[in-house]
Amino acid sequence: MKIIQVGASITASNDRDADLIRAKMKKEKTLLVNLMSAPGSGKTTFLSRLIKDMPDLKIGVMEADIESAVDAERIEALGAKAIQVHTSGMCHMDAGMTGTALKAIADGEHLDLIFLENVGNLICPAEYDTGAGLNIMILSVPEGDDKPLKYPLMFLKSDALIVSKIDALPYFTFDLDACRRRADDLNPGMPVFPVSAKKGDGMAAFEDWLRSKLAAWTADEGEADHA
Ligand SMILES: Nc1nc2c(ncn2[C@@H]2O[C@H](COP(=O)(O)OP(=O)(O)OP(=O)(O)O)[C@@H](O)[C@H]2O)c(=O)[nH]1
Ligand SMILES: [Mg+2]
Repeated sequence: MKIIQVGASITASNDRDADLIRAKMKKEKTLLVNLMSAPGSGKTTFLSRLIKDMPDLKIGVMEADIESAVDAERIEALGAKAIQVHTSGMCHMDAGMTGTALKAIADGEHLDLIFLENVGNLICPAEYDTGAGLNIMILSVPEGDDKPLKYPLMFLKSDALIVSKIDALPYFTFDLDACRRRADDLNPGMPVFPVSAKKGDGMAAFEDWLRSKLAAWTADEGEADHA
């Protein structure tokens, strides 16, 4: 298991570094997906299900945490390429840190998708552009449907919202329609995918959407503009 240590980026412009990463990934036809959520919302479980469901795609995962390698070990056990990134106590990944991690996961083999499982936290990860081509947020049912009201930035910055652990809906007061409405007020038109990574419900709809995004990302210039 490769474990790397990254520290806060010292370059002046995070946004410029992020744009450079996006351009490089686009050229290499690899879609970098930044996965953001609170701790324990089900990121690693969701990624594990995706890896099992999409064996035709080459998938790499960069697990960012303050400590431990348990998440990267879970992914590696599935046969996917995984590295563990330790953030030197930082509660988010920035573009410089992501660039270092991308160098560590690269070994010459082409990957279709690289997921960055960002540090579990609903605040800081939304403040830094990592250079990802897609930003996806997970909100789990036990966290409550009021989170778009309390943590608007992450909902604003995301290209899709996954509502996870829907198998737990009978046990919690979570109004899916209210959650959709609140997310849509912040980010009109953002797709919302209710899923249970544990049972598999809703995964196919998300996987179809992800494949369409991957096709658009890897299409030749011009074609992609219309995808
Ligand atoms: N009921 C239910 N539990 C789930 C589901 N997905 C994940 N869990 C549980 O939620 C807990 C946390 O799951 P993880 O996948 O480790 O969550 P995470 O977001 O990766 O956690 P951190 O990396 O620590 O932030 C575990 O006990 C999982 O079994 C789901 O779809 N349904
Ligand atoms: Mg995890």
